[in-house]
Amino acid sequence: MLTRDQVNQYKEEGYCLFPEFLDRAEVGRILKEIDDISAGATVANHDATRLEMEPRQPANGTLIRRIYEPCTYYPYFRAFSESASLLDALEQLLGPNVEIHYSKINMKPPAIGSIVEWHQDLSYYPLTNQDSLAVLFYLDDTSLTNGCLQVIPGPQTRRLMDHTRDGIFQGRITEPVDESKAVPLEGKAGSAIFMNGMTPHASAPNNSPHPRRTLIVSYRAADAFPIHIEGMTAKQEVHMRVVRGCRATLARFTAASFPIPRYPRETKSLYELQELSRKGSAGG
Ligand SMILES: O=C(O)CCC(=O)C(=O)O
Repeated sequence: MLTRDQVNQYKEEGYCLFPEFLDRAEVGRILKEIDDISAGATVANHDATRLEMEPRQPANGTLIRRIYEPCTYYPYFRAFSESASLLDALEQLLGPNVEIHYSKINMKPPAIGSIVEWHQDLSYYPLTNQDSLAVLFYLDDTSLTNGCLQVIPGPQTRRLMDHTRDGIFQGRITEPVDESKAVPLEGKAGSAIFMNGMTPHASAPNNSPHPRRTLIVSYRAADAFPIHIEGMTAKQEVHMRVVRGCRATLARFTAASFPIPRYPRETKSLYELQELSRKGSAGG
């Protein structure tokens, strides 16, 4: 369970950190699963529907950037995403009816791990209300040196910042971000960050010799329905399932309007879209 202070911090600041939510044995088990999934993958030979490789690579080409949707494809992670201790904490933040929304593992390997630029998750996946969050589980001791998550605190009712250029979605915030307000979230392996979908966040490249692996599982209140985006929502919703309580029969709306992302083209991930945007190739 989260403490009252953690729940209040989540509501007021858009995130809370739970130090060592997972014990060493649980982290060890997750890392073993990741090793099994990663075994033998190279740039030349990998399943691109399951794995995304780092664009910069050492000669053996084995560095993975992301494992897609582990809580859909692998039984261990599926069970993990439904574990009682996690769902109890989610119920405190999202209410009695909770759905899993998507999952991923960001590998941020030593020396090469990619940057994640400032963004708000709901810009990618608009919902009818703001009761959605990502839980980020650090699987390594994580600090500024290996690219810990950084957030800009503020209430979840804040506005969505501009993520577009000339009307085209860039996958990153395009208006000035006051980085002096950024809070680095350092934590030991096993720590969990509960972060609302409206909280601006980013992480630097991993220039250190240490890995920074993070399992990210996103959930939403059952009455936060996706706003349909052609070509995207249907693909995304195959990963949705009820994990506590039941489906909702009423959609709850908290905003009179919400920006709908117009993607420049189909991209594999946030990383690829943000790269296109940096190169000026994301339209607009
Ligand atoms: O891995 C990180 O540091 C942040 C990840 C993130 O924001 C994302 O994958 O959407």
